[in-house]
Amino acid sequence: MSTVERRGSSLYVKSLRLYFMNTDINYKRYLKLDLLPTPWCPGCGNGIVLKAVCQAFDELNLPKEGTVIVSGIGCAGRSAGFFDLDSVHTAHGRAIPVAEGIKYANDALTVVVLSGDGDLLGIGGNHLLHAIRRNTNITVVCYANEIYGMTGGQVSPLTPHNAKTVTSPLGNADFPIDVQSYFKNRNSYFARTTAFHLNHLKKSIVEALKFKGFSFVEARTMCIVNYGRRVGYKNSHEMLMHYKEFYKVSDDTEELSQNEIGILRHTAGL
Ligand SMILES: Cc1ncc(C[n+]2csc(CCOP(=O)(O)OP(=O)(O)O)c2C)c(N)n1
Ligand code: SF4
Ligand SMILES: [Mg+2]
Repeated sequence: MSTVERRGSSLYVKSLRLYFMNTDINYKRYLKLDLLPTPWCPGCGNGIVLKAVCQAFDELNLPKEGTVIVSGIGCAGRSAGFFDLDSVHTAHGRAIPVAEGIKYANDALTVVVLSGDGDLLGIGGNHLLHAIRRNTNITVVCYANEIYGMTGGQVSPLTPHNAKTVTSPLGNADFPIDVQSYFKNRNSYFARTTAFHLNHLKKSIVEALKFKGFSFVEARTMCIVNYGRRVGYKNSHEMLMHYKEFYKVSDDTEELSQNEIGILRHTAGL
């Protein structure tokens, strides 16, 4: 029996599909409902980010034939396949240059990258710097779960200092990247948001899509299985509550403190 048949045979899966098919929610038109459920672990935050992306598309009424999704490799990188749009699942770290190529070939397209923090900031970090420098008019949504989730929980460029992971059993000796700093002195858009702050998450993506230039949304989200449980969270609800307690919404458009979420628009050189 194939994976799809196996997944499709449970009562849970059938009711999930029935729910989506019979519920009047506009954003579902962007998804391949017959591929649900996703392979993500129970409690994973990826579905929240994916839903917010669909809601943002719907709010802007993006035409399906003019919108392209590009993903790299990783749990977040599985996102592209669930969209009923033209999509590319690229090699690890290469989502941004592929997206840039698509945009330069056909400027009329809305090109959106959905991928993980390891993919975009680690192996693909060099591409990110140059996409910001070129100010290519694409939108990147980073599923910022602070870990290499798919491969078992290795340190990522966003893993906090001292966090214990499978590759830092004594605590992470390094400090995470402050991604917003890449965007200073550039005509660019950067937002930090979380899977708890649903309206803020959707608004950050909507504004990113409207921005004429390079836009990046750092969406803090939960990997309970390969990160959260190892640093002391009992479940992903506790991780969500941490986002609620820790992050405050800021109106500052120049710089965010460590515990702030918000939208930055730098206009250097304009
Ligand atoms: C060139 C290359 N190096 C390494 C890997 C193994 N690999 C696959 S996914 C992954 C980590 C992905 O982490 P992230 O981008 O944060 O996504 P997440 O799984 O956390 O959503 C790695 C290292 C690969 N597939 N290709
Ligand atoms: S390993 Fe982590 S990021 Fe991957 S699906 Fe499971 S909870 Fe989500
Ligand atoms: Mg990750």
